[in-house]
Amino acid sequence: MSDIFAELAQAVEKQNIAGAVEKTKEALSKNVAPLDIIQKGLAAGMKVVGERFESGELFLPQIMMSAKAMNEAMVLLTPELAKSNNTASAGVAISFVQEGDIHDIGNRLVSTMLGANGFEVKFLGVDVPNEKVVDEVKTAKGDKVLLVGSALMTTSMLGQKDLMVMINEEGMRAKAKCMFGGAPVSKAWIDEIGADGTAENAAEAVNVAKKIM
Ligand code: HCB
Repeated sequence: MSDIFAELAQAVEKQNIAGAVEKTKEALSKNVAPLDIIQKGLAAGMKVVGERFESGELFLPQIMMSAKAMNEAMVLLTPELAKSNNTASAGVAISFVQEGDIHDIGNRLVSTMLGANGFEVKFLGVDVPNEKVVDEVKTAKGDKVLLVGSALMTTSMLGQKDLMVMINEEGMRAKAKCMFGGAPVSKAWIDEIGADGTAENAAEAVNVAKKIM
């Protein structure tokens, strides 16, 4: 089984779009769990890509192709993840990528998983200003709403701190349950800004979301 995960990771690492799709189909036909395909295969490959980019071994066009490989595979996997749909309502989630940031692969994955686990997810997209998030909390139905914010850059992550200030100033802290994530987000950062939780991956995000709601 570990072979298929290594092959999936390698397809992403080598910017092999057709290969990522083909290996995903192969894994699904062998009944490998869709979340394992992502976490043990595709996302593991993306982690290596990030490290190679950081060390100057890879350049932006190559990252873009790796991201395309992962996204094409996600087209096959998203409906599979959604199949486990749990109809018990877990609440409303507002999902977004912080202003200035267009990295949406992880946020989409977390959103899909939350949707499959009973959350009614409103996905606001990428590069979302805090004002828009605050407006969404104001108009969201119910007395509690889950914010699912992602930031993949140390710069955009700072917007999460501003968002917490705005939510407090608007007197909406009791309504807005704040779960933030992305590569630079740590537990220490969550404590510093006074948010409710973070998670390293989509499966953990579901558990954290249920806990804080
Ligand atoms: Co991009 N990029 N990038 N990038 N990129 C990063 C993020 C760097 C860390 C790479 C590096 O230098 N090592 C770096 C940021 C450095 C920093 O600020 N510290 C970086 C940079 C610098 C840039 C540009 C500025 C490059 C440039 O133009 N010179 C530019 C930024 C553009 C912008 O946003 N304004 C850029 C562009 C790109 C793309 C377009 C080529 C592509 C994004 C495609 C897309 O998302 N549609 C891209 C990619 C793919 C990456 C890396 C390689 C992978 C990110 C990824 O998709 N990971 C990334 C390296 C890295 O992250 N280490 C690199 C896979 C997913 C599944 O993981 O961490 O996003 P995830 O999500 C997880 C997890 O964090 C958690 O669960 C998810 C699922 O398991 N989670 C949450 C996420 N959100 C959560 C929310 C919650 O509430 C709870 C859990």
